[in-house]
Amino acid sequence: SDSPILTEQRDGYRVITLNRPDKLNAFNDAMHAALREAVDAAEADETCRALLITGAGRGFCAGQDLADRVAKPGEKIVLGVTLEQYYNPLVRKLRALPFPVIAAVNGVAAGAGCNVALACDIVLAARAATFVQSFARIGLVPDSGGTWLLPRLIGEARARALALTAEPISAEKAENWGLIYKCVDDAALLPEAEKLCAQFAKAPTAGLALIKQAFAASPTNTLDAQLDLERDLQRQAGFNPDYAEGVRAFMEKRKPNFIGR
Ligand code: T3D
Repeated sequence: SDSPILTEQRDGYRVITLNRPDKLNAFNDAMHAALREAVDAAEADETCRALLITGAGRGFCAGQDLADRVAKPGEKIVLGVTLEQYYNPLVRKLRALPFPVIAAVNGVAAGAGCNVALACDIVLAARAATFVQSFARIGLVPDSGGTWLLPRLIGEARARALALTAEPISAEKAENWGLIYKCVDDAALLPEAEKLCAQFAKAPTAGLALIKQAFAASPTNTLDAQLDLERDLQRQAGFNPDYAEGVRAFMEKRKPNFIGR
């Protein structure tokens, strides 16, 4: 298909594929708009309990399509508009979705393509994948949350060096550094990611959404405030029917049958 975003509906989850393989799935406006629509549709579908994002072809995503950024002589390109309109809402949405979002990074993830992947809850990468904060090469600043996420994931020393040098790092190093959850063999990437999604499709989803809320608040909270938040979220979790079912199933030594969202 020549649609820039492909969506597949599975049993309890959706797979979104970035689909401009000739351009390593770089974002143009059409892809931005289609991705937003696909993510919103997943959110609106109450049977959707996990989202898998991957890329078609040999790349995951090369960030902003630079063909749309070539200045004519004398022209001033005003950046920030696409961030405000697309990347920032996307990152906020991925963090706030009430179910887990898994990135299956199949190949190079560059620029905003890297940081959108890192904004997902769980990042799996093929051994062949690489991660590169390519912004500095063209005089830009890591965006889509990069300057916030990187130091938190891998520490200031590594974050600053990656941002300033634009050095690509392998999936294996990314795993060793704690940038991503796991590096797997190329052929195992999608099977592993789908297995995870299938597991989430049977999970107590409303509880997982509360876990995401707790992590979202943690970086700016004191321990004291976070303890209070955990108490409040736990109270809320306890009202979910899936909690009662989880306890019953445990006591009865059977598999739980969760409602989800
Ligand atoms: O609004 C705003 O603009 C601000 C927001 C910014 C967000 C950003 O993401 S800024 C950063 C933009 N991205 C980049 O700077 C990365 C550019 N790409 C690369 O550095 C390299 O392509 C890669 C390291 C990602 C991969 O290298 P390689 O050697 O594996 O592949 P390649 O040959 O460079 O790319 C293959 C094709 O994809 C090629 O097209 P062609 O020659 O076959 O017709 C290449 O031009 C195209 N491509 C790759 N990345 C982009 C792209 N075309 C347009 N935009 C791209 N970002």
